[in-house]
Amino acid sequence: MAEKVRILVPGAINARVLDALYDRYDIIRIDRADPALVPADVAGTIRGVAVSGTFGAPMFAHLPNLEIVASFGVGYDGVDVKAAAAHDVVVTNTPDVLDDEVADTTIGLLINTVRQLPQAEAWLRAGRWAREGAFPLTPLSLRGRKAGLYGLGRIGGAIAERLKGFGIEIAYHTRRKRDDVPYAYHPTLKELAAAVDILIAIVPKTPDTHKTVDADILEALGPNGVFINVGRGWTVDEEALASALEKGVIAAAGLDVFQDEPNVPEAFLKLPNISLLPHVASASVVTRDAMAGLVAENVIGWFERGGPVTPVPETPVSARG
Ligand code: NAP
Ligand code: 8YV
Repeated sequence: MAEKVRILVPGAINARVLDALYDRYDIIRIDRADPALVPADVAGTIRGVAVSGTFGAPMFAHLPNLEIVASFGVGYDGVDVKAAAAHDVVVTNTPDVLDDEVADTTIGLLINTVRQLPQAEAWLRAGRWAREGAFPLTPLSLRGRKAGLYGLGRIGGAIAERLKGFGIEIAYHTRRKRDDVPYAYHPTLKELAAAVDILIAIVPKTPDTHKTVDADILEALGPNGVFINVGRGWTVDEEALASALEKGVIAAAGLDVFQDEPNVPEAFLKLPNISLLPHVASASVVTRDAMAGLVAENVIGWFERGGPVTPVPETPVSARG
């Protein structure tokens, strides 16, 4: 019988990934993606990796026969794709299967932020409705607003579809104008921020998106403005955002993602006009199962079916498989 292909799984990963791979492959688990945890005699035997989180350049240098890194999540900023390309390793991610879940959560976060539903529920649970009367009217509403999407890819598009149902006018900023959508295009983020009063960031973490939502952009969004981030914390100048919320430069914010997760800036925790979620936009059993299934399908596709399902553009599939 042929020897099983050896797959390394650093750190925690959704159990469904392991369920799908255990029978077909020789799975080696380590605590994290650290070359010191893979002895040299084992390193040469590893041909695949399934990972949720970080997989850096030292790991690519340490595993000479690595062919594929199947990453859990559509954002693959934790994987050093430059190093992968340099070592002729294919990287895959999990696009499409989470679009609707993330878009649903974005709308929930937007409504929580504007209509203060978490605070209203806390009011009820604390017995304040019976004791003190109705929860105060919310100063903000979705009515009459215009939304700007910073990023109009798979998830941005799904968010826009939902916002249309709310009767909200939609505009967007991306590097390339799309000819297949009816929404107003703004060639700069600042122009978009100035044109709308809801700004939703759903762009990847790349060198170009670092702290692009800064004091200047928040100023342009204005005192009635609401900022929502479901992309990556990397995209926001968090100090500038906390200051803008405190000083009324913008009205409110809703965040699912942070620069240094799971650590959330103290300043955010103290602010009343911010709604905070612990990176849960895709976090339902059904959607995480679909993501896990796609991680496994990429590994199986590569080793058994002639190619991965969803390779990332930075590592086009070579003839190696
Ligand atoms: P996608 O389909 O690749 O869309 C990315 C969008 O961002 C595109 O419209 C792209 O347009 C735009 N973009 C990229 N770089 C840009 C830049 N420098 N300036 C302006 N626009 C830029 O990706 P997706 O599937 O929608 O996912 C987007 C991101 O959401 C992921 O990478 C991930 O970080 C995040 N995410 C978060 C969660 C969560 O749990 N909170 C869940 C899923 C995804 P152009 O290329 O034309 O610029
Ligand atoms: C996941 C995400 O929370 O897909 C992404 O890019 O941010 C989320 O869906 C994460 O990747 C894995 O925990």
